[in-house]
Amino acid sequence: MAIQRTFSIIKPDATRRNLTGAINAKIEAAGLRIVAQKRIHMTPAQAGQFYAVHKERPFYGELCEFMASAPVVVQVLEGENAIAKYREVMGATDPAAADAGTIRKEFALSKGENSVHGSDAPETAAEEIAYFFAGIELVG
Ligand code: DAT
Ligand code: MG
Repeated sequence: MAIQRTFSIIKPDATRRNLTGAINAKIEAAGLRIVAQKRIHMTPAQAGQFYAVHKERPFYGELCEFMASAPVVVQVLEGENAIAKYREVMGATDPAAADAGTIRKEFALSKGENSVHGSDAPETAAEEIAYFFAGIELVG
């Protein structure tokens, strides 16, 4: 497996509770390098565009409001097999189903307020990185 990049968001439930550092420690302990990072506050429309793939799902409106409810930290993570590795570090969508030691098991509040986002495939990682970062901001 080659070196990959993936896209991460530290979500509003986590930034509100000052968990950015604790989450970054888990990312770095897993061997992933944070090659770009910034704190932004999305509008509901920007969150809606980011999560457009979920627009038919019943929780879509709630999800967009939540993602725009406070600042988030958007990141690009780089490393061996980074996309799958970060999904492992994150844990399952529902914290009740997440493995011990994962970010979501330790920090997530619910299925919706689940502390982090991570890309699920190379194509979505590339799209998501391009949505939030200019090439000049990626300093691998
Ligand atoms: P993941 O974030 O693990 O990739 P997903 O892509 O299926 O999960 O869903 C995107 C986000 O939508 C998820 O992180 C939280 C929210 N979500 C998913 N299922 C939900 C549900 N049943 N109720 C409320 N929010 C949900
Ligand atoms: Mg997803």
